[in-house]
Amino acid sequence: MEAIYNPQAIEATVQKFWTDNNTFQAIENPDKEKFYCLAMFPYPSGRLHMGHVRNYSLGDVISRYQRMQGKNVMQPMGWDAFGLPAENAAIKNNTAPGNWTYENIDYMRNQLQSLGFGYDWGRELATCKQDYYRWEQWFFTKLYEKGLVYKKNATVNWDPVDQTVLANEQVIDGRGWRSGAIVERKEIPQWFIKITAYAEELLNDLDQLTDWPEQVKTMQRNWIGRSQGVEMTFNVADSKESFDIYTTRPDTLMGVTYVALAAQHPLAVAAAKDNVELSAFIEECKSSKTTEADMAAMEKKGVDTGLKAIHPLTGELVPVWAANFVLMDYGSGAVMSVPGHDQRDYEFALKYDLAIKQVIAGQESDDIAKAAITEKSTLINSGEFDGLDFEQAFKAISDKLISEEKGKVTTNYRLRDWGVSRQRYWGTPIPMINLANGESVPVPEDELPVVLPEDVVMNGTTSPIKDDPQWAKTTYNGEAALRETDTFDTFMESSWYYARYCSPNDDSQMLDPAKANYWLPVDQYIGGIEHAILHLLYSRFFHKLLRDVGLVECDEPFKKLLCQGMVLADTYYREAENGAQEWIAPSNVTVERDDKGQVTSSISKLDGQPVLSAGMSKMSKSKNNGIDPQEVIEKYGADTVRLFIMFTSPPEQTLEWSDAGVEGAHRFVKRVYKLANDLVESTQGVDISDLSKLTLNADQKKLRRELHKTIAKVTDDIGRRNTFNTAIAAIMELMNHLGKAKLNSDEDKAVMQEAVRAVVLMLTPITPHLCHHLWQAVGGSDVNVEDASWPVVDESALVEDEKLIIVQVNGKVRAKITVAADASKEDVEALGLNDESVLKFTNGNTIRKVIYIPGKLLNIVAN
Ligand code: ANZ
Repeated sequence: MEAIYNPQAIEATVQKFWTDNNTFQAIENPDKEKFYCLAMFPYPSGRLHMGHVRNYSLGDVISRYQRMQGKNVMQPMGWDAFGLPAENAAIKNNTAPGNWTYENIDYMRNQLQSLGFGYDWGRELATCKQDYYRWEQWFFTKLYEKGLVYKKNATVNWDPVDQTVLANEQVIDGRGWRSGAIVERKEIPQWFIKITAYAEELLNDLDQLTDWPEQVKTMQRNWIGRSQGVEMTFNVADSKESFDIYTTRPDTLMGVTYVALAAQHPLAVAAAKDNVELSAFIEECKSSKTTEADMAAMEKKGVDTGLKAIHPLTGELVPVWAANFVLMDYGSGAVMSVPGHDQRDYEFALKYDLAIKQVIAGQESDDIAKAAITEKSTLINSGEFDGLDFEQAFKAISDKLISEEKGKVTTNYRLRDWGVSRQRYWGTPIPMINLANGESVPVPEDELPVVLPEDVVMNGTTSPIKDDPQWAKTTYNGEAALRETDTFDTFMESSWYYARYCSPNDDSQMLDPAKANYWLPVDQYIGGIEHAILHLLYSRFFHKLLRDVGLVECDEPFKKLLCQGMVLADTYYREAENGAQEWIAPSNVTVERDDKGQVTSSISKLDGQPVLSAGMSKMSKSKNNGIDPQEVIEKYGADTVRLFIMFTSPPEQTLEWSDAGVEGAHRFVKRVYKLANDLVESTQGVDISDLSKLTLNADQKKLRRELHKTIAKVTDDIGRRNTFNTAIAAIMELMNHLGKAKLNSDEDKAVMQEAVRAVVLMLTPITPHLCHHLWQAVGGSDVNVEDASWPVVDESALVEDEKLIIVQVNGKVRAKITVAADASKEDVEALGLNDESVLKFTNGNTIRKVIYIPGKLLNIVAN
């Protein structure tokens, strides 16, 4: 062994060993318990950032740990390779999105390899390759056949100058990012997948996910948003027209003083024909934002349609308004307005001078003159329903509406169908054909895949496949037809990649059911909380679709979910003349700190002038505070980076980057190396292989006890609690004991060897290169450390055979005596009373009383 730790040399050699030996190839083996560990695959943006490093380190530690527990582990890696950034980068760098993407993949694959992650690279996939997306196209046509796909008009951002659809991120302050033109909203036909058909199951099955963070499940529940309510019909006075409304508060029905329609509601549109004000309002609503959050924030506005509606129970006439806060695609696009009990309706009523009627009692502190009374309580001013509580009123009023055939009880979901059409180029072509007669049909199976050309020139505005008049041309049943030129939302590809990893190279089917059913569900999924809703919901949905076409058996894709926290770093800035903050990279700042780690001075390395510190924030381009993993790996080696990341905080919490912390991690790695090296030198030619033949002294026994206590703790921390930081802290503490232990006798060496081997095994998931390198040197078994078994706790080593007893005389500690762990009360008393230091205080006095608290304390009362 080299005396000096050289991470670069060790890591390169060990990585080559893993590659040459296919160490992480995963093969189905029905006799072995499987463990499928997956960290969310990256978008090939160009370089890994620290968030990736954290995500993938967590996955690798868990994978390697499970393997040492004897599981058949699969850990794959691939690329979420379609998406808008590639188009922008291609325009900027004068290349094609495909070229840019593939170059990035090559670079980032190298980075991942340099971090020593144990991936089965034979399973690597890139979603932009046709051998991947062809199956997505195939699957979409199956869903079409099952009636789960449909086309309808939906609004997009339209740039009138560039004559193109813009993605939301291309709209900056309401203007097109390239043309600067004011963006319009335009309705165009788009494809939807009926996720709402699975809303109920997606909601209910959350209960199965016992190993998911509660927070994520709550977010999904809210997103799906199931509500129980009543749908009822209002007739329009002096007309044959009627419309439905949806309410979750039928108990407030007697408090309705007006109704509100969405601006696009057919009745509003019809009424606008001879109402200039109304038609202007409808136009205005077309260009305003429609997300729920935007709606909640914007000013509530409306126009009287002039229509009157007939209250379904009282027959009273109430005015019908068009209002900008009513969503066309929720419920039925119309609401019964109860200003007395809904704050939005209340404000609207005040603004337009509409009646407010109280029908719910509320509490004493409530004042209808000040605000709506929104809590549920007893009904008043409601005729026959007076005195009922919410549940009773819900039942009585809905029963009455049902019996008069004016309404029904319904369940509503906030979840909308998934619009999957994008007007971008760099994505999976939607496998549909638009016929001359206006119908659309799926591309026949034998014509799949619809290949996206990669050798393209980007003009900066439209998609190359939309620009090329030839690309879309096709025939269907002998007739000329045009292919769909839209591509899929890239969430489509990330919704099933976890399943494709089970048979990534199968070119005859989307999934090999036998393999998929062996590996799935994913046992451990790891990723950022930003994916809590969409990605995880779409994947859960796709999994159920895959199940329902017979490709997988289980109901859910991810058994256990871990959401890692963000990586933060110090931020430094200067104020520019215009008051804007100019962010300065931490690597360009020389920082001095006090004992407590507080920054006392920060000076720019570029001009020697001071800069301001703005504390820690998420590593990001906008704050210019990203730390490039590559630089740190090159300086300290991958093992140090991995150790620092795993040690610094528990996985769900934020991780504060600190150069001092990295230095500390590096020193620790070096200490492990040195300890192993010392051991190797001192044990040359000595046979200490059988510990049981040796008789250990108290110190050696104590060290073994520390060792086995540590093994127990580390096993629990990594395996059950996922608190890698406390596991590492325990190993560090053990290392302190080992650093002080003697290495003289054979017994010393034997105990040390056992301990060092265990340390190497326990650190293998975290610092795998170092441990691979040390394992054979410290006399590890003949398998490589990746396949060695996790150390087992020797229960007998935990048993203390001696105990330290505190001896007090008249309440003051006078001695500490060591007794056999099973010593009797009499023996301990005799030892205590005859101890020299105790005798000094009892001599000449009468022993009045002796109290013994077994294993702990002997209290002597003497005077
Ligand atoms: C009368 C009422 C009185 C309401 C009251 C609430 C409180 P959730 O729970 O989210 O399903 N609503 C119905 N359709 C709407 C639409 N298209 N756009 C905007 N709002 C709509 O919400 C259901 C409630 O949202 C319904 O109950 C309705 O207002 C409103 F004291 O009806 B409620």
